[in-house]
Amino acid sequence: MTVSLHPPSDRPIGRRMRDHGVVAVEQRSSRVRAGVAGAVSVGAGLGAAEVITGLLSLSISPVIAVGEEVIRLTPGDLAEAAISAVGQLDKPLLVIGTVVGALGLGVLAGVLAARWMLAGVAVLAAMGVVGVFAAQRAADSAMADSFPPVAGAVVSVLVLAYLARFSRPAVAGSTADLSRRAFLRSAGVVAASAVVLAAAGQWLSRGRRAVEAARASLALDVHRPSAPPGVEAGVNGVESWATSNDMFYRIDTALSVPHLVPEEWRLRVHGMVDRELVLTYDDLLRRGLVDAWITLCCVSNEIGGSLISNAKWSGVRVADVLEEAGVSPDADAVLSTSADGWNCGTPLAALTDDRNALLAVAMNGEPLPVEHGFPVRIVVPGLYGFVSATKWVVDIEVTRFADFAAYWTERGWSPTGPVKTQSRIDAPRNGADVGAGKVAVGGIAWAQHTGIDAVEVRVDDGEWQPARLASVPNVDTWRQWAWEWDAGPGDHRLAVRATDSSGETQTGEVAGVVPDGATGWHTISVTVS
Ligand SMILES: Nc1nc2c(c(=O)[nH]1)N[C@H]1C(S)=C(S)[C@@H](COP(=O)(O)O)O[C@H]1N2
Ligand SMILES: [Mo]
Repeated sequence: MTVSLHPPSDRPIGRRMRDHGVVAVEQRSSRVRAGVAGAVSVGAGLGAAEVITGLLSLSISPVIAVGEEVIRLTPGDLAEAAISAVGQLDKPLLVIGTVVGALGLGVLAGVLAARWMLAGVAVLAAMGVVGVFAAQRAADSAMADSFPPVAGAVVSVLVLAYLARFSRPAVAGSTADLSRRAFLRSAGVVAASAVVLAAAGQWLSRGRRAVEAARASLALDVHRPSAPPGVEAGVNGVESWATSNDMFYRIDTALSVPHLVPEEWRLRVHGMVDRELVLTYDDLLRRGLVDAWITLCCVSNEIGGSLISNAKWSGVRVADVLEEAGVSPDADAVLSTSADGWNCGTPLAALTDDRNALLAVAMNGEPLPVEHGFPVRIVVPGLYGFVSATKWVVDIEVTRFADFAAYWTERGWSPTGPVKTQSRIDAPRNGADVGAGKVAVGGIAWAQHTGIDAVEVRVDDGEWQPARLASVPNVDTWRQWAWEWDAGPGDHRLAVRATDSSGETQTGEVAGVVPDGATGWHTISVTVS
């Protein structure tokens, strides 16, 4: 450490005197130092959060998320008055206000930490929690949006712990000047780095910002579903029939989502076709949009898992586009490719028959969220996502399965993936304690593009009992079911199985998700008392 290199004899004599004035000044200066250390720590955390937001191309940084939350929590008339007072500057002022507020809390954290390190850490941790909360409340937020506030809080705690070394009351004034200089140097370096990180984050996020702006300015002729047509079976605790965009499961290989603005997006249709097509976004929209409720699920969904969701999609039928291109009778597959190079092979028949296989541009009446494939993705009823649901799609090649291996096929998964008939118990929860007597049991069952005809529930090793089915608008969505259980005391197991409209009953044979989807009956344990 540089401190020990300086001989104490460098100090002016006066500073070595321990009269009360000097002690008081040093106490004050160490408090100022503690406050600065706290503010700088928070600055470092904010800078780290910004750069991570940019690197991962997330939709929202913690500063913006907290700022938006402040707007949400501000009474409407007050917010309006404030906006009309500052006009166009409302957004920048809000960002500055949020940053200044955060730095202020940093001062508090630093001052507290000088006395009780844990109290300072608690303030920083609480700020991280607020950041996570705000990020999760933001529109179309993803799990990953929590990462920047968490990482930011960790960085700020580490920086505070580091700077705290300089802000402890100096020992007898002996090294006061020296440690002050070392402190200023360290704090200055950290503060400068924070500014550089924040600027880098802004620069890295510019693509994402452009895409969000383009998405916000689109005026598609689509409507939010007012009353979803799938009637709920009326059991508390069962996942709702229609999934909001926020709650829709997300699976992809993109660490940073592709940035495609509609004006620049092109879809090339080629391969075994009569005419190659290159479509613009407007070319696509000109064909008119079809609405379809389709339940999408992932082949990696474990029995009882949650990688399945249901939305109203709006898009253009793939069949119409393929018809225009003129498909060769020798082809049996379509290889679709995303802007980030991910690809998958889909049976040509599923894209040309009468089902609503869509080049989707909207989800639940909104332009596709960026994480779900903006501006255009494919959705095919009846097939797992890994063989059909290409997000950020830019290329469609009509070809033969014999002539390619798609992304997941190269990694040991099946080349084709029709959805397996499945069912899930949502209520009661696995491991729940319930009172003896009537217990509402319910869940969902799915066999997209085939349809669900029956669901049965079994208690322990008893008989299979028929459940009541809620109605659905088509065979492409999941279906809710309900069953009333007259529960007697003790530990029980509940199992569920579905029968699809082709007459096939779900097998109880247990298989893992690789290579083409799990099988088995979802079974839960319940204690009745
Ligand atoms: N470009 C791209 N599209 C993709 C994927 C991907 O990794 N990259 N994953 C697929 C898989 S495995 C699934 S299950 C669905 C999930 O779509 P969602 O994230 O909108 O729910 O997208 C499919 N489309
Ligand atoms: Mo998937």
